[in-house]
Amino acid sequence: MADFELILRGGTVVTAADTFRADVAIRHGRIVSVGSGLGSADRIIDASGLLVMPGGVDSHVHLAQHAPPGTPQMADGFETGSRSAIAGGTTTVISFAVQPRGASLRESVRDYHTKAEGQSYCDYGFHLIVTDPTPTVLGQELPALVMDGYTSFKVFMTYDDMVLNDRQLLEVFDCARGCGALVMVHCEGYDSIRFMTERLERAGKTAPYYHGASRPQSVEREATHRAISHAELVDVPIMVVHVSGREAMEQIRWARQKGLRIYGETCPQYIALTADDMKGFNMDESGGKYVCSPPPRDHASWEAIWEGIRTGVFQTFSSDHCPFFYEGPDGKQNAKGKTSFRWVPNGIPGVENRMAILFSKGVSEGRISVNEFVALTSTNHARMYGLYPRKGSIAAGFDADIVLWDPNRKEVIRQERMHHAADYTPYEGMEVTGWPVMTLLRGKPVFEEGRILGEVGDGRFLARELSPYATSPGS
Ligand code: DUC
Ligand code: ZN
Ligand code: ZN
Repeated sequence: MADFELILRGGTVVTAADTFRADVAIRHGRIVSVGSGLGSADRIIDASGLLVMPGGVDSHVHLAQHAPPGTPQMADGFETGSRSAIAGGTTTVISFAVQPRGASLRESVRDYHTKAEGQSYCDYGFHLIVTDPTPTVLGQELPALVMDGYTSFKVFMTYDDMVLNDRQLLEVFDCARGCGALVMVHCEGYDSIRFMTERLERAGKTAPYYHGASRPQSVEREATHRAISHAELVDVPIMVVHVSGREAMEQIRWARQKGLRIYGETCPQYIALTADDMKGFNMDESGGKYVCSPPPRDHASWEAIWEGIRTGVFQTFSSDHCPFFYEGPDGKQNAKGKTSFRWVPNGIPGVENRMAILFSKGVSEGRISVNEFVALTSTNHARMYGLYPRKGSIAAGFDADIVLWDPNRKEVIRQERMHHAADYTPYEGMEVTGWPVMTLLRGKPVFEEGRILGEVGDGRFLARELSPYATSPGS
């Protein structure tokens, strides 16, 4: 009988800390040994010339998210979204369970489990989106759900059906402080956006391009500062998600220099797309394909995001995969969406391209090290959201979630190669250097050379520990 089920032989292992030549031995879905001369295995995979990195953990992905009746439904459920994840080298996604206003959060979580169970190609967890922080939700449901492994919340400072006022934000932050949960905050100011939207519409400026104008960086900066101030008041760490440019980045940096535990996340669209992608000024010119919030900015903002990545302002690089169709009744181009940018569904697909975009623009173009790449796409997500030391590294004891990566391979991102359900990719035609060759989920090859080998249902739900980044000193 062989010593191991599988050995990955001859590759270069990369963790957030080190890069070294080693073989990786796997048994019962776990990494059991990393080194040389490890013994025999039922199967040997030749990894020579490839990087052996932890499978991506994408801590910001929207799948099968409930949309209010009469509004466009999301393109991906768990099956297609998780299939897209493994094709891009990601083995764990953390999606969102949304509490519709007036509903029980516990029941909402049950609904999302029904949507995900047996439907996922990769492992998954849930953040809780709190839209209605009633005394029952704050006093009973959230503390109990945290104990059950839903250890992070998301709150919104905009959107009619999600926005919390300042008092509600403070209450949710205080609840998180009490139960040790980490709060992700969508920082854009509701009133400013409404004011700008109405002004633009009155002037006849309704094309998708004006989506960006309706929520400029000052709107994001003001909300980021307000969220930070509320977190300071309550004395709780928060994660500012999907930061788009210098203004919000500098708020986070300023807060950290003051000693506050404010964390930051950014995404591919803020280093690869700009507001110009949302042109033309006509509804049919495909600008809607790039509508997401916060919106893509400009080239100077890309540089600001790189500055934030290099200097540690951002801990995580997530996709914010939030896919909508372009065509059809649920698409960006639906009849109402064509009347104003206000009604174009917000969000773009990206889970499949997140790692390739960061690798190409970051590692291949010399902006970050390959170890920083691993930290930004896997290790830091696992640490931040209570999955470490199960996910996020290559070492004995970790789940054998691994991506074999060709650092020299040149590819072009094309919709026809994507595994998501959306009918377009906003990264169409982008040339990248560095590409996933094989993805393993708990030791099982689930993707190889463009082919899905895994089965729907391979993915398991992950109950998560408390984030070590969330607990307040002295609590
Ligand atoms: N916020 C997200 O996190 N994702 C998509 C849309 C949004 O506003
Ligand atoms: Zn958001
Ligand atoms: Zn999102």
